[in-house]
Amino acid sequence: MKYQLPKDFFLGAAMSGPQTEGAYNKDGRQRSIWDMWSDLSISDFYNKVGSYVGNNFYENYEEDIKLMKSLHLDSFRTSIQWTRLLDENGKINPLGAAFYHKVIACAKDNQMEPFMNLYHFDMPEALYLRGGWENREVVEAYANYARQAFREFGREIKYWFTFNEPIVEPDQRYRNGVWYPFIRDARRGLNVQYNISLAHCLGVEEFHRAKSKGFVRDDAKIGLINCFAPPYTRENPTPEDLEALRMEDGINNRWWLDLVTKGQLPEDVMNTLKDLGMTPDRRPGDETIFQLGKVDWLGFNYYHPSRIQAPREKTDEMGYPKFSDPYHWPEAKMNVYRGWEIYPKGIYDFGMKMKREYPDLKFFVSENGMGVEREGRFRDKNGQIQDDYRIQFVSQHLAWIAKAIEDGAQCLGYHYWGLIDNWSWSNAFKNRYGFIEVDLMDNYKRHFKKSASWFREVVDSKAIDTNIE
Ligand code: BGP
Repeated sequence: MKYQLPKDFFLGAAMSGPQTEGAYNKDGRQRSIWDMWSDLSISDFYNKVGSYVGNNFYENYEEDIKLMKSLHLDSFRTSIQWTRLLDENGKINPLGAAFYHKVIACAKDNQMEPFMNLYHFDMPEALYLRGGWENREVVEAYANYARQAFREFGREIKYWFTFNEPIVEPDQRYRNGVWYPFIRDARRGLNVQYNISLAHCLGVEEFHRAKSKGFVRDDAKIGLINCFAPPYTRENPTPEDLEALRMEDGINNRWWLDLVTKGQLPEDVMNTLKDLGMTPDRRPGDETIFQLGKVDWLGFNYYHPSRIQAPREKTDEMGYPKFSDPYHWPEAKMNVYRGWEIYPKGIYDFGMKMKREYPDLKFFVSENGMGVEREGRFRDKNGQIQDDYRIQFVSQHLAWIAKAIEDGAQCLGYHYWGLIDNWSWSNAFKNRYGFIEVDLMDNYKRHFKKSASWFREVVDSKAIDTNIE
């Protein structure tokens, strides 16, 4: 069956500074929390490949932008690395700034719109050592960083984002203890989430201030990007399952959605947290800061749904309240390399949720992609990776987007995650996402996979031929 995306629907790619640039110690870049972790324990990273490498974008950005152009993409998102733009005193590092000016200019020369994000899990080491997101001074430091970025690049960038996936650091670093500093403490996680929310709001305030002073162009927009996976529970749920759903959706999704549309955190969630003695560390005046957090539009990263049920135990190992347990849906189709469920319809359900609950907020799919291990297995006799699984994955997600738009979702575009294979945090180069392969054995050389030319056709026709129902 054929699905048609609107003619003005934009199609591009997403990446991030810390996962692509490399050049970790060049031209005055500060160290990040990732460099710190890599130095402390390199074995925590797949094949002992730490944060230092990226995919050589620092050296290779011109070729990469041309490759994107050759696939007819109209836009791409990357992030400024705080550690590259500022020095330890919070002042502009001229060499760092020069790099991003060059990237932006190159994008424009190739008629591509650069979307710029300010933070992608990459806290400077010096600020982490001062407490990171647990310290309000770091929230202030972020506001200073945002101010400097808006002043430096405000005339050049049209689409700004304060954060990518602000839920991930509270979860991965502080609640689930998967990433350095490996903390498993729900209260600390909640405080980090709360402080990042304040930082987002101060970032938006800096954006408006810079605009009113003429540093930022008049047509610029500010947004937030998160992975708002719609949570599902089992069929015929109990009231306890539905309660788990309310809190899961409340903390992961509505927290940010309410913040960016209403300028406040969801009342029901805050009331429940209060009843459980889990109110985050508030200060007088915070409510006023939250009111600054409204944005112009939203980025929605979608990889997998979240499936949950009522928790068996009411508290976790530290005695903090537990809101849900995972639910293993018997029909789930998995991406076994990443351990994530593949459920393209989730993208549609999110679109319908937005239409119902946040009808005034436009969004785009800011990340979606499929990471696969040992892709060398799929080379044809000419050496090209035949990634039909990826073509199928993207087709089905795009088809559901087309259907969501038809049914009234205000989805404006799509950025594929990881157009060019990149470094994936502690998984390093284990799972490859790219339409373009990076050969680590041959100086980061780029090669098209089968999906690249397929995607170019989709960009040209805005049509997808697949079955989804
Ligand atoms: C998102 C992040 C990206 C990217 C992607 C794929 O959550 O915004 O930075 O890494 O997920 O996930 P992973 O690299 O862990 O496989």
